[in-house]
Amino acid sequence: MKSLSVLVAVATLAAKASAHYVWPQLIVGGSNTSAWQYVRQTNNWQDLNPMLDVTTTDVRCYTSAESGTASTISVAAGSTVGFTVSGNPSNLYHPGVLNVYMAKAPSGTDVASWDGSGTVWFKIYQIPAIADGVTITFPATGLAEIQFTIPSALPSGQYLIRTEHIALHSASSYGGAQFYIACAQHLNCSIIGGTGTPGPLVAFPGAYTVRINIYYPIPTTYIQPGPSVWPASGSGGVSILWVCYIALPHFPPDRSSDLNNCDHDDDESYDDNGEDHHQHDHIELHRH
Ligand SMILES: [Cu+2]
Repeated sequence: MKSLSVLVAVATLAAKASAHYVWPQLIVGGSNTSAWQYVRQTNNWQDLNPMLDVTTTDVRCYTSAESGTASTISVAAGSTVGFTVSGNPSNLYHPGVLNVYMAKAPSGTDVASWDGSGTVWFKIYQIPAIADGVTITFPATGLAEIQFTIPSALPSGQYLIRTEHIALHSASSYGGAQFYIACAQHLNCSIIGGTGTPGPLVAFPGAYTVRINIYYPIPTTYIQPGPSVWPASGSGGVSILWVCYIALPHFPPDRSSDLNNCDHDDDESYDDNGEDHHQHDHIELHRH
């Protein structure tokens, strides 16, 4: 286990601790289905708290404390589906990035009783951060729902659809990124039937191995966690090792108490751009 020391800008955005959320409703044909009808009821369906440990099987669907099942709906490949956000408030309140994955249940296995194990997940949609070297923005922030297209090349079969919003406001601490996850069950009954080969495939847990960290100086690029989207719109490989080059340069000074659990370096540096709303710190990034 090697320790990789890097200069890291630790920052956080003001965020209400109570501002958590879940994904209870699948959107099909532009209409909301009932809460937890096609979406497996997640452990946090009442307290709305995030999942924090990417090393457990809860990083799949976050259902270990619930029945983990739901009704299965038929949706044609090429159609648009989505998830609603419910919470206080009912939108993706925290700054973060979004991914949507699918996984095909093994032949002969009913998706309703399948746990999503194995190297079976591929990404079909994402809303990454945008870093321009000066600032970083999170276009997913504030969305009350997401909608995306099930790839028309998707082969017929039974699938899980997994969405996650990875909130980064507390991610300066090791393992501090908050995962808001939900899985819906989907039976693809496309008449045409796609002939594509989804991939790259990843496993949960496993796809995310490095916790979020915030680098300094602010990077000019941002690497979205997980594999590239399928079907590929360009070249790209699997970034199994998740190192997010995130920087959140602006935050109120009274949020410095959030910078806990970090492996601090003594020689802190401060940006000269306004001491009252910039703060940089050094922490260590541990690479396993
Ligand atoms: Cu929250």
